[in-house]
Amino acid sequence: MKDKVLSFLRKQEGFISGEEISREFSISRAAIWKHINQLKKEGYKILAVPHLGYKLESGPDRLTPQEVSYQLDTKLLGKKIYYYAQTSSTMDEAMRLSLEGAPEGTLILAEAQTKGRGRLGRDWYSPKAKGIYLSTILRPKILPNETPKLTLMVAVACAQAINRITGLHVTIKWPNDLLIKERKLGGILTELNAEADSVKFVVIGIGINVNNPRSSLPAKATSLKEEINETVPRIELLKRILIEIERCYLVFQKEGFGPILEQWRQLSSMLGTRIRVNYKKEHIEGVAIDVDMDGSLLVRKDSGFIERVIAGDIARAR
Ligand code: BT5
Repeated sequence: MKDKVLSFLRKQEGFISGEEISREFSISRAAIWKHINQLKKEGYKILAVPHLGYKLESGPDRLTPQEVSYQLDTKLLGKKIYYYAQTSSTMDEAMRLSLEGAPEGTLILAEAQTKGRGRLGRDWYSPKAKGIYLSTILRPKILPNETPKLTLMVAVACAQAINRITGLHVTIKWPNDLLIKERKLGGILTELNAEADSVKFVVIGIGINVNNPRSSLPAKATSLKEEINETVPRIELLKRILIEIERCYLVFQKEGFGPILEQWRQLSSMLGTRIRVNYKKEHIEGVAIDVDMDGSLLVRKDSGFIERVIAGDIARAR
């Protein structure tokens, strides 16, 4: 009932009297008052003026399913949402739910993660309500070695969503970093469950620093708030990210990886420059000349030999 009262308040332009609400739902005005109080406790700002009634002013800065699904213009992503005030990692939850058969597009959100992770066992710093930490489940009909394409696809979608909401130009550092002026704003983590010749499901994790003060961030990191000097509405940004991922995923399914790769090239921060690739204890140096149709990075070494890099971290070579 509380959710129904909230949806009803949302539809109103101005004030709505307690009497009208109680008529709409056939419940007492005391019951309405109880629901309004509960919503206020959850962080909704609701004006209550004698003789006029109630007016919803604003919602809480929390990524609750209720807030995220409100007028969310997607058909697949976020149709089912799991929300945690705190969890170890949204990847753990998503992996568990995928194995239990959760449908494609299921979204797992957390306000904070105690064991947020990056690649190769690295940590992802995930302080409460400052960033966006999500995992989503996809069940694409692709071969296991095609999953890197999805990482690049999601990076493109995130860069475009951030640009739409903040106007900032985000670049992508292969394979999974979102950067603003060479500082890390976010990262993408792709984990999969596959058999030799087919993918069962892919879980894609996204971490973005939204309203973090720079002083609290790791070295060489930034947040959107630091870049535009304004608090960024996380809900709006999250919804835009979901819309853009879905749009790119449809393109990917209908037209293949080509159009996504074209957009990725335009957003790439290091193509054409001299780089160093580190992977565990190995490293190579050369010019990053392109990304191939399978998502791997092509590096031309000084010998002229072109090396195909499937995994690793890249940095500008000096
Ligand atoms: C990534 O890994 O960049 C992928 C990060 C994915 C995080 C999301 S959050 C939701 C979902 N649930 C999870 O548990 N994970 C995903 P990688 O390329 O390995 O980068 C990790 C490195 O980035 C760390 O070793 C730090 O140096 C740096 N780092 C950690 N936290 C950061 C932050 N909040 N902002 C910028 N850099 C950070």
